[in-house]
Amino acid sequence: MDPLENEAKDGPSAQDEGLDASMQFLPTPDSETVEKAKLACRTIVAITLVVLAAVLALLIGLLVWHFHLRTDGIVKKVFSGSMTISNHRFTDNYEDSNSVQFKELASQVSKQMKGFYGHVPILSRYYINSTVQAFSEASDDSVIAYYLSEFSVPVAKAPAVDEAMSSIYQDEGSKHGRLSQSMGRKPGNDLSFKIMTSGAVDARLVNSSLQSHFKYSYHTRTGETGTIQSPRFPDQPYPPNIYAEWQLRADPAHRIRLEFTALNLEKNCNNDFIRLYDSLVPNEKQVMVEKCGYYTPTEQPIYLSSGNVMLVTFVTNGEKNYPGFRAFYSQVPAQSKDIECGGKLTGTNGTFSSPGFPSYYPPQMQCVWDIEVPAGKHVKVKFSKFSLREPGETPNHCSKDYLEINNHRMCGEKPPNTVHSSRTNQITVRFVSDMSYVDKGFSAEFVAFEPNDPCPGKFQCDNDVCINPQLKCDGYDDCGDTSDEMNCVCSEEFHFKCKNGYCKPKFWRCDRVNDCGDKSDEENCGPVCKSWQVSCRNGHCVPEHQKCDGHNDCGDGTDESECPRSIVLKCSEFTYKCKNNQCISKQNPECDGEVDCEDGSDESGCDCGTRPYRSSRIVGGEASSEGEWPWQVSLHVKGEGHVCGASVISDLWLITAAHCVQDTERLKYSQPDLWEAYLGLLSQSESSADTVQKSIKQIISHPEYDPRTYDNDIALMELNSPVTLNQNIWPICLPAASHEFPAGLDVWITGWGQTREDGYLATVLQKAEVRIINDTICNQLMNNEITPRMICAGVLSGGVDACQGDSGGPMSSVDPDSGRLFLAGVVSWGDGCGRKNKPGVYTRVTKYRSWIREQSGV
Ligand SMILES: *[C@@H]1O[C@H](CO)[C@@H](O)[C@H](O)[C@H]1NC(C)=O
Ligand SMILES: *[C@@H]1O[C@H](CO)[C@@H](O)[C@H](O)[C@H]1NC(C)=O
Ligand SMILES: *[C@@H]1O[C@H](CO)[C@@H](O)[C@H](O)[C@H]1NC(C)=O
Ligand SMILES: *[C@@H]1O[C@H](CO)[C@@H](O)[C@H](O)[C@H]1NC(C)=O
Ligand SMILES: [Ca+2]
Repeated sequence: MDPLENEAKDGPSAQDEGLDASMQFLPTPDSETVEKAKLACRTIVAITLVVLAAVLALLIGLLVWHFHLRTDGIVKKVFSGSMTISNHRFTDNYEDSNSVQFKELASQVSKQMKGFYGHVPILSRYYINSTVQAFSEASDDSVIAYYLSEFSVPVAKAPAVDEAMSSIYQDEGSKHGRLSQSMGRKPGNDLSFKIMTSGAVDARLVNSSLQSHFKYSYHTRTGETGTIQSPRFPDQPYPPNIYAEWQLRADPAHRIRLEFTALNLEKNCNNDFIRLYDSLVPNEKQVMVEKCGYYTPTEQPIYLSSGNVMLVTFVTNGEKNYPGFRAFYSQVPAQSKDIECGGKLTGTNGTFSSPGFPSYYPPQMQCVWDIEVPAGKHVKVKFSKFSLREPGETPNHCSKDYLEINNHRMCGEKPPNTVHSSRTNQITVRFVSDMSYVDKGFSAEFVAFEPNDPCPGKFQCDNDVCINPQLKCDGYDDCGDTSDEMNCVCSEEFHFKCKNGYCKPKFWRCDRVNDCGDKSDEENCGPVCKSWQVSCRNGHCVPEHQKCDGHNDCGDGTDESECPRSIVLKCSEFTYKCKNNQCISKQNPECDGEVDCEDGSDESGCDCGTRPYRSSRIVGGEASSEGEWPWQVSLHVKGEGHVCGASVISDLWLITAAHCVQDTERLKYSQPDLWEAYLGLLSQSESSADTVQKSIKQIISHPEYDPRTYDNDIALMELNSPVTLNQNIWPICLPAASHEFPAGLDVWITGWGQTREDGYLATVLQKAEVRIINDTICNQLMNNEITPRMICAGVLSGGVDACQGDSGGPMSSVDPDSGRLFLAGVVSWGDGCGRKNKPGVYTRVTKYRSWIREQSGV
């Protein structure tokens, strides 16, 4: 309280009252001077002094006045809070804001709040009013009131008001004691209340540019499911500049369960967003989550409240309106089987998970599991999923939501298969979630093991993870702590022996990525420039300071290729050629969002390579999600099913591999009417409403395709009619001839598998991250069979042994700056399945840019 009172006494008066004081000061000395001059003989000096003082005072007054005006912008500050009113019993009328009962109690609460803030000078000065937003029923059938308190504050005072607000609510226990006492002395006061929590309302929710306000209030009952959705959903985009809120209530001893079934907003959460609150007012201390962007049907989240209320808010700005959202709400018993947590677990194995899993866990949970396995055994706990992230929380702090095992706290996100073990037959696991922000939680299993054989039949990593013995010494870190790659004998055929003893796949040599950890895989890779030099693509070295100086020092433009400004150069294989035939130095300038060519041609035809509506992140795991690879096509041979992959490059044209469309003795694969193309397909076993099936009008195989060497393994397919592009069917960008996909770059391959060779077929579209291999190295490993029209890549992670690449399918490269995807390659031969020892070989699409344009016009 002390700093507040000081603030109230000195702070405001120095400025607010200072103005009045100095204005009044002026006439007084003036008249006094006149009188005193009459009475006695004072020196002119004295008068001058006084006049000077007066002028000075006037100046100061003016200055203060000026300063005051300039800083006197007024801001509206809104705080939200809730309180329990213990001496009132809840009745249904309190849920109807038009009822007499609601209005009476609301007006009492407003009075209480006025008195409450009246005790703090800085708050009472700027206080406007408090408005009750809702009442709900507490578990002991008393009433909970939710209110918004509004203040009108000069900008300069806003921080002091924030501070005063947070300090009066800080120590809830002692404050409510003091409060009710002081309230109790007031005559006519008959509310016995306890403030539960209060916090600022996010400024975006009370922005004055929000023109339309929508408010809904629903009470759900057991067995009922209600729907909430954004205005105009699904027929039209949501309206601009709106604030909408839905107050959801359940019966006492129940929780609200909110399940999104559609969620498609603008990507930028500062513009359009949904927020969920574990309250009936938008209290920042009880925000559960903020959502924006696009979520595929497989990613739709489910949330659970801690009590029997939840508030959904939705805000939009003036631009870019998307389809919106729809969600189902219902009530579930607070203590149902799904949400139950903690307890005693016995036996030799078992599973447990965060409350509500796989829904998001509710706020304010505390669970303790006591696990005990048969005497003589030890126990370990393995997490298959673990995501306890909270904004602003660092993984080694863990003060908000966390899991405690063996007195070790964990939060954040952990990779699957994380293991914790105990050297006894017992282990205790504790899970805590705080008031705000929830996440997906965890799923775990416990297993008893023989103390002397923790991983029967498997290899035990130092971090207690057990892995398949074949994964030991395969050049990949399968344990997660590299313990499976220690003390290995490298395979002559596949491995490079690092100086530090690790074995690494040979194809990672000379790609500028330090795989060994001691850089020994990057030694003896040909001439290197000094550390103070830039290495040019043509092998020259130039001093670093010549980079981006507007001068072509390398001779091939390398030193000017990654600069804010492009220079015009003599055309070469390293320069980008604009439509006006000028060649520019910038590397990969096409569709990067900046006009680099004088004629703007580098930014034309750029409706490609984005994933409409969705954030550019690629989701982890091996199965793809809907809309993740909208250019992926499945080519079926009528009567045989999926045979090859392809990529959409326009609404009429696909790219695939020439070897997919070569006649065999059995079938004439070059005939268009043999084929059917499936666009917008995710699972081979079920086409969705977004899947489009197309016939093929013509197939153009590259005329120089060589079936013996797989050189020029590329073909175009024309659809018999244009396809409607949408978020599930979208073209990938074609790279310019000069586009660089350097060794060491991580790219993605996708597909359902190579059915033509071994009959394996994945149902859901698979993906794998692969890395571009140095051409020279790849050629060495592949017996000199690599032509300049091929590009090699190797799989990045161990453990994967499925066939993720489809012949003819895309190798997609994410441009780091624009986030757009470019077609770097077409799956051709070698290990398109993305297995660990052999490189996969892909058709280098940059070599065919002009051929594609000539044949298809794309
Ligand atoms: C509180 O003040 C706002 C703005 O001055 C006004 O719109 C609102 O009606 C007032 N509410 C009550 C309950 O007086
Ligand atoms: C209110 O919204 C407008 C338009 O969206 C924005 O420019 C302004 O910064 C916002 N004001 C606040 C205080 O957030
Ligand atoms: C798990 O426990 C059940 C009995 O509760 C047993 O039948 C099963 O074999 C155990 N599984 C493992 C992997 O130990
Ligand atoms: C590829 O490796 C060779 C040596 O094997 C080296 O000369 C060349 O610079 C490497 N290329 C790249 C792009 O690193
Ligand atoms: Ca550009």
